[in-house]
Order: sequence, then structure tokens, then C-alpha cells
Amino acid sequence: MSLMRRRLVTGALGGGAILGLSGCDRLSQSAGFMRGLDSVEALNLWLQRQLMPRPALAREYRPEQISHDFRANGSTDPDDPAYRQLAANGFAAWRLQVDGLVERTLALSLEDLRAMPSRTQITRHDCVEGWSCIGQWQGPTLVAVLNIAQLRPSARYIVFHCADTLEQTLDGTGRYYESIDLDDAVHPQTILAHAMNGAPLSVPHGAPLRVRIERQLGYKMAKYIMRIEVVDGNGLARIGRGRGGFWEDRGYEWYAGI
Ligand SMILES: Nc1nc2c(c(=O)[nH]1)N[C@H]1C(S)=C(S)[C@@H](COP(=O)(O)O)O[C@H]1N2
Ligand SMILES: [Mo]
Repeated sequence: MSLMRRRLVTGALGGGAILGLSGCDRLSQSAGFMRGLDSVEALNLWLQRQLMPRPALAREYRPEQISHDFRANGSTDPDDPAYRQLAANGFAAWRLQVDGLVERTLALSLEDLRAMPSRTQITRHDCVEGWSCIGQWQGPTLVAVLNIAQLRPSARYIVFHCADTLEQTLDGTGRYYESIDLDDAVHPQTILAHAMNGAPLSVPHGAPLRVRIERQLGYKMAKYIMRIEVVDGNGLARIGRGRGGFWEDRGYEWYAGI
């Protein structure tokens, strides 16, 4: 079966992680193939919504089901100097910037975020590489933070800008970033997690803050978040290489439904 067919079928069955899409570090596509992917991706998204509408809530698990050893993946110890300096001081000087199409730009400290009402959820993390781990996550909902900033009417996507550079490139497009639509942004399980398994989020898992988007694959769940940018319907084209995320820029699907 061709890769494109396989993407369609796995997407339609909703089993992308289980049926084995290529690993994060293995997939690289030519520009020509990427253009071909757009229509397939649109069809895949359509099929997924027709046959497998996004479930209202992702499954939540019991405390005894939490994985003893939650694997860390991708960047696990960013060496970017600004990040290292923040980490060395316990992220006291770190601020979450919230800007773009908002009425009020924000600069929230870790204390600000910890003081907000939070949600705690035990969920399964599915990596596109084919492994899964169950963990407990705690933090304010993304929508609560967005409501403080107040979205402008033209807002369509939420972009997470991260501290880590996963690939060294001359133009800076090797920095990790991700994006989601407003449907996922306002979802009750979409949280900005500052704690994992009852402890402050560790550096391997994205300290000081990472997002949880429980109906999508692991690569959507940006770690080391520095800035949340709200953009309009054309906004993703202006960021990175224009496809809405570090891995999307390298061939992965933007909507990574499980
Ligand atoms: N900033 C950043 N976020 C990231 C990544 C990364 O390399 N950098 N890797 C992604 C991938 S592919 C996965 S599977 C998860 C891994 O999260 P974990 O390290 O907590 O297991 O983070 C995602 N978010
Ligand atoms: Mo992943």
C-alpha cells in the first residue's frame, strides 16, 4: 500500500499510532510530495470527522494505571542559552507571553499560572512512533488563559512557540512550535500543564509548561512553551516553514487525530 493510501486508511480507522506511521526521526518528504499531501490531508480530515467524529472527551484513567516510567521524547534537555538560564533559576524569571490577535497581551509567571483554577487529568500519551504512556497532568485550561487575554473576532489558530531548537538551521526554522484550532483550544481537556504525576513538570517533560491536547498525537503537545500567539486564518503560513508545526513542516499531518 502506498504511504498516501496508508495515511488515508489509518486516519479513517483512527489508529495512526497503532498501525504505525513513520517515526519522528525518519520521515522526510520532498516538496512535490508535500503539495500532493494537501488534498490527501483535507480528505483525511474530512473522513476522520465523518466516520470518527472527535470524541467529546479523551479517555481518562485511574491513578494505579499511571506509567511507572513515562518516556521522554524529542527535546529532553534544551541547550538554548536563554532556556538554560531560566532553568538554572527555577524559572523564576520565565514569563508566558500571550499575544497576537488578543485584546490584552499577557506575561504570566509560573506563580500566576499555579494560582489559577486547574484541571487534573490522567490520560494516555500516544507518540506517532508507536509507543504510549499514561500520566497525570495538572494546570489551568488553555481557554481560561485565552479568556483573560480575550480573543479578537479574527482569531482562528493558537500557536505555541517553544524554547528548544530541535534542528540547527541557518534561518531559525529548527525551533519547535505547534498550533491547534479553536475547537481544540477551548476543549475542556486542553490544559497548560505545569505539573505531572503530582510534581512540578520536569525538564525532560517540558518544564516549566507544556500543553496537553488529548485527542491528538504526542507531537502536538508542545513542551518548553515560551509564547502563545493567536493568529488568523492565514496566520500559520507566516510561521516556521508555513505548515503549522515543526514536524508538520517536515511532512507530518497538522491534524493528528488519534
Ligand atoms: N518543545 C518540544 N515539544 C515537543 C517535542 C519536542 O521535541 N520539543 N516532542 C514532541 C513529541 S514527538 C512527543 S511524543 C512529546 C513527548 O513528550 P514527553 O517527552 O513528555 O514524553 O512531546 C512533543 N512535544
Ligand atoms: Mo512523538
